[in-house]
Amino acid sequence: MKLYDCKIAPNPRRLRMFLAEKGISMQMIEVDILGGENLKAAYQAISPRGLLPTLVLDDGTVIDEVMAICRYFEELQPEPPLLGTDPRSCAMVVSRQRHMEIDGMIAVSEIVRNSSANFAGRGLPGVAAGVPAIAELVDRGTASLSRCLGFLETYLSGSPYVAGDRFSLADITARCTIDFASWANIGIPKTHVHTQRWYDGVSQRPSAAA
Ligand SMILES: N[C@@H](CCC(=O)N[C@@H](CS)C(=O)NCC(=O)O)C(=O)O
Repeated sequence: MKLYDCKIAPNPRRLRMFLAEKGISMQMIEVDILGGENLKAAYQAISPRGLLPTLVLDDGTVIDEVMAICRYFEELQPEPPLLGTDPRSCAMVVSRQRHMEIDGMIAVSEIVRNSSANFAGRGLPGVAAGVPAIAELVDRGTASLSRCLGFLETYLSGSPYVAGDRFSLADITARCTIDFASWANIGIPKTHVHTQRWYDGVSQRPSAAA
C-alpha cells in the first residue's frame, strides 16, 4: 500500500503520529500542497477531493480522511490501542477527537487559509477553484480555537490524556492542532497549566517528531 503525505501539513501529521505510535511504516509519497500539486489532474486521479493524507491499498481501494485511515490500521493492528478499548472508552475517544478536530484543527485552518498569502484563492482545502479568502472567518476561527483550548484545559485537569487515562488519537489531534496554531502565532494560554503539562509529556513520545 501507498500513503500520499505532505510533511508540512497538520492532517497528514496526525496520521504519521498514529502510525509511529503503532510502529507501522510504509511507502510514503510526498505531495506538495503549497505548490498546488494536490490540485493537479495526476493527484485528482488518485484522490478526487485533492486532500491529504490518502491511503491506497494494494487492491486499489482509496481511503481518505484521517479518522477512516486510522480505523483501518487499528483493525489491522490493534496494539497499542489508540481508539479505545471498550464501548465507553471508544466513544470517548471519538467524541474528544472530534472536539479537537472540528473546533480546533478546522478552526486553525480557517484562520490560516483566510489570512495567508500562501492560500490566496484557496479558501477551501483541496479541489475547489478560486474560492476567495473571507476575512471574517479569521475571527470565527479564533473564537472556535479559543473555545477548544478552554475545553482541552478542562479535560486535562481531570485526566492525564485528552480522552481519559490512555493516550489516543484525541491526543494526537490536539497536539497537531496546537502545533498548527503556532502558524497563526497562537500558543497555549499561560494560565492553561494542565495543557502545558500534557504538551510537555506528549513531546517526550517519539511520535511527536513525526
Ligand atoms: N478531514 C480531512 C482533512 C484533510 C485536509 O484538509 N488536508 C489538508 C492538509 S492539512 C489538505 O489536503 N489541504 C489541501 C489544500 O490546502 O489544498 C482528514 O481528516 O483527512
